[in-house]
Amino acid sequence: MLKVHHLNNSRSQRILWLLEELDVPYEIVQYKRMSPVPLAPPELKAVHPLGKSPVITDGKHTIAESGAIIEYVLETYGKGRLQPEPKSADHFKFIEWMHYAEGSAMLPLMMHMYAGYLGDGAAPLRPRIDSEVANQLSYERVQFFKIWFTHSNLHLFVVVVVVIIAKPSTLRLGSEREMAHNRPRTIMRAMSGLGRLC
Ligand SMILES: N[C@@H](CCC(=O)N[C@@H](CS)C(=O)NCC(=O)O)C(=O)O
Repeated sequence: MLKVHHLNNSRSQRILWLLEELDVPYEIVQYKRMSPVPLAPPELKAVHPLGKSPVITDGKHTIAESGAIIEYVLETYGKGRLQPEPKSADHFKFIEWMHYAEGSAMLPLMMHMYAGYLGDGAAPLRPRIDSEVANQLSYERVQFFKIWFTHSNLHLFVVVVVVIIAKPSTLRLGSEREMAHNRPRTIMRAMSGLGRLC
């Protein structure tokens, strides 16, 4: 059975949502962030050398990187669901968003997080980080509503975009499986975090 190597409070939640959405049977292997610095425990390195989550194992495959995992799951279990017709204009937009999440969006969000840890020490970087976070969030918000009104098959879009927009704290709503299973409620709650961030 497909195993999701899942770190608490992490991007791995997106993979659980996707598997729930597709009704694919899966097993969660839990890893707990360490304390006081909330990094992944060393056991994750035994699954994949980067030691990050998400990682999935499925038969002979071990796959890291959210985008690659999503593509693997859709190709292997999707039966055409949750993705636009191959080579259609929507398909290329879909690929663009898939890369956007871990590309343009993630860097300023991570810098924002690390600057938060540094406090006043990060003051010189703050204006640039804040303006870039605002730039990404306003782009996402406008695109989100545009796509919401013009596309019918936007579940995956919702999952990918909402997770990068939402504050992590809005996503800590219960056990991982419970959150994945109650995804519409979770997504709506996560979306309510959007207004607070923008
Ligand atoms: N680009 C990777 C990022 C993976 C990643 O950085 N995961 C974080 C959790 S959101 C992690 O494992 N952090 C723990 C650590 O760095 O020790 C992906 O899309 O999956």
